Amino acid sequence: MRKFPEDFIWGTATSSYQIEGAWQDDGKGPSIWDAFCQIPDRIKHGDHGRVACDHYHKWREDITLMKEMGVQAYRFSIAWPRIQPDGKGKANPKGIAFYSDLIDALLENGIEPWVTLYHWDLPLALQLEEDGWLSPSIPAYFAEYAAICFEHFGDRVKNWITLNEPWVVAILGYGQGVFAPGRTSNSEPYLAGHQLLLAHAQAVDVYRKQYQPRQQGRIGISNNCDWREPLTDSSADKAAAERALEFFLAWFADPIYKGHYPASMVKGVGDRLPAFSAAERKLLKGSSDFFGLNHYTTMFAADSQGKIEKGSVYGNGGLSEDQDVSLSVDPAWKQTSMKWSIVPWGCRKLLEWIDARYDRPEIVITENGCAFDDQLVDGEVNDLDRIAFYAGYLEACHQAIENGVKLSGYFAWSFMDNFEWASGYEKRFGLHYVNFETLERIPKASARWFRDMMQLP
Ligand code: PNW
Repeated sequence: MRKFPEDFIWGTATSSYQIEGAWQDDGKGPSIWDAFCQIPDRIKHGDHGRVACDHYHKWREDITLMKEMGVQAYRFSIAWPRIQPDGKGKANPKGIAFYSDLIDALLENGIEPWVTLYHWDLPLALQLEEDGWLSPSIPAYFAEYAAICFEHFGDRVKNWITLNEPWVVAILGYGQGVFAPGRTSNSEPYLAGHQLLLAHAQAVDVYRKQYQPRQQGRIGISNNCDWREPLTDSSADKAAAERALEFFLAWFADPIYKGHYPASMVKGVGDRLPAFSAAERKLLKGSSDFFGLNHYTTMFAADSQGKIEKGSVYGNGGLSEDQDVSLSVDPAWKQTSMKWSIVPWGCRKLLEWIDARYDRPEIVITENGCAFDDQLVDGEVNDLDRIAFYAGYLEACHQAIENGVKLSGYFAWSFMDNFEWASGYEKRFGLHYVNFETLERIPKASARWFRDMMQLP
């Protein structure tokens, strides 16, 4: 493994609904994921996050494990319904106390908290009473909730992430309906995406005006994107790959870095794509202090020549019919248990694409990792495939840095096995094994590898 810059940030990541459990403790309100998990057949094996890793009670042990692993930073999310049980009004003191104690303990152990304000667990009341992310009223509620977090935690938290993966919320939550709130539509994803962008912009505005000057932290957003490689050298396939990246990442990053949606989306989506007012554009443009990127895989892209069936809402990267892109993989690529192909060079190419398109922003990989069918054998998980995955992707990151990309940090997804959304507990992304019967955590071989790799001079 090559040498990374001295000040490179090494971390690991989780999210509230996936690990906390304690779904009704200490005044927490229900979230859309609590409700979605109760609908038959939405989640594999009928799994749910009511207990999950019970991190709400075992967080001290988890911090000890992080310290043993040697990470300098920990990215976690705050459950909005712990702070505001119905998504509005004054804060729940017990919710505040939980995160406040967690932040203190992290800092005492020399671990820098990176806090995501929204990782998909919307207060259920906002879904039922306000229509969730489709409602123009949601951005203001989000900004009020964000302000509570800045107020209570911003003296100690210096790295904020407003939203995790608005693409997933829009496409999987409102297009394909496989994630909460489970809606299927070919227009709602664009409306939800629009409100998500405005929510991000309003929260950043509150932070910049009221908190950043004295708290001196940074704020950004984490967008997810796979790499899209042209299937052939034809100009049509090259254009298709570019379009696929625009429908995936530029959908959210262009408004934030350029103040408008990409032209290909304006053309392909037509009047289903909402427009920003001049004031909204201004609020959005420049609203991220760093470029948070969650990256998992790569696919080939080819021009579909109008052959994608109208009304089909499947396909990883957006609404297929709107992009007019056919996706495929190379059967020679090895895959993880999510059936996501392992293609480290795709990570390097994506970093270079972001570097060029957004004028050399500071990039932080806020998630990268893989699920495998990890088995505990004689008290150990010898996850060599995961080690190979991390070695490959980190090598690609290193090459990108050598090629001039301003990549400043890397967070492994995930610290421990957890509730993998619609896949339930079957998919294991963790550096630590979790026995979901006993809730015991056991470091995998990859956790030890990660520690040694980070400590290389
Ligand atoms: C991300 N896709 O989700 C999330 O931020 C994590 O909570 C999650 O556990 C992790 O990646 C692994 O899945 C994604 O279909 C879910 O392209 C689905 C997709 C991408 C990211």
